[in-house]
Amino acid sequence: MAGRYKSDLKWSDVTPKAAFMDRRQLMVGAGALAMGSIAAPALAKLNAAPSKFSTDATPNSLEEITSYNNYYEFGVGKEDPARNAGAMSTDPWSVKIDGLVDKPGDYSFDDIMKGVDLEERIYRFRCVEAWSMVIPWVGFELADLLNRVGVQPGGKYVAFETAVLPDVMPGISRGYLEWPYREGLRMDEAMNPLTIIATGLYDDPIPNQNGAPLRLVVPWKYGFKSIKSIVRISVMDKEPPTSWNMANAREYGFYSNVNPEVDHPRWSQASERMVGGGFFAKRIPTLKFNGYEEQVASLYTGMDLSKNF
Ligand SMILES: Nc1nc2c(c(=O)[nH]1)N[C@H]1C(S)=C(S)[C@@H](COP(=O)(O)O)O[C@H]1N2
Ligand SMILES: [Mo]
Repeated sequence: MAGRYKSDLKWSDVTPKAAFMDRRQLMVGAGALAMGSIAAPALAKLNAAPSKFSTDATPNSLEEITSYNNYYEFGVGKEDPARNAGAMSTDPWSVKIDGLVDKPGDYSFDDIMKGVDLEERIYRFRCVEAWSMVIPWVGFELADLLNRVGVQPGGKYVAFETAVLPDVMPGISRGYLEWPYREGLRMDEAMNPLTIIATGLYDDPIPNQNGAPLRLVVPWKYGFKSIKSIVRISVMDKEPPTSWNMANAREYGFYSNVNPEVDHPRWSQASERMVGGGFFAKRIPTLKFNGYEEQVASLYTGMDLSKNF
């Protein structure tokens, strides 16, 4: 877990903040200094601040987090995203923000990153397929971005879409899902401080297979809600259609909160396999709201979670 150990010399110590917020300059700087400079290894680091929302569980290794993925645009095998996603170019990148917002527009990745506070969020991550990891994301609260663009009073839901790049995404020409991959949240879920846009992993920019350059992370919901490589964010007055719900509404609800008491029609959700550990991989009990009950249970007061699954 080399990525865990941060150099004493921080990028922010040797460069003005404006420059270290700029990803392109950051890469150029890292490249230029690679020849013989002792500072080079520190330069790619995002220097994210720790967060009170992080779990103290031990994170999975970078190798595990970046080689066992779901990203159907790049293929349905767990190793396909790592094999194929490198061909995607994420610079330049822009996100269309539209719908019921005060400042709609096409925002470049750099625009979005300007002024955000990057935090390390070490979150538990639970896939609906009943495996789990612990992942040290770097990102910012989605609420920060929504507040910057101004949610109008009628805005009740937030919809997200992933890029569709048939030239580099072999899954697009196959009918795995209806593209673009779509996800959505209710406004209070979107505004919850646990909900982040992740732009990094282990204090480095997030790898393509994990959803570069920016992806959603909603740690109390099944992993498929955490949509990757976002190109559109729309504030809406109605619940938006979402990919897995469109594909099979009986198996995948809009809410998809992690819930050991509500089984998937084809398997139990009472426990999960921790990725890593090989032959000795442990199964552990699944926690309601993936262990984030204290922070989010109140969002669902009065709802029947077996009906609103
Ligand atoms: N665009 C897009 N986003 C996606 C997916 C996908 O296939 N396409 N898979 C989802 C699923 S099922 C999971 S479990 C997580 C996996 O995230 P990870 O590969 O970074 O662990 O991404 C989610 N986001
Ligand atoms: Mo998943």
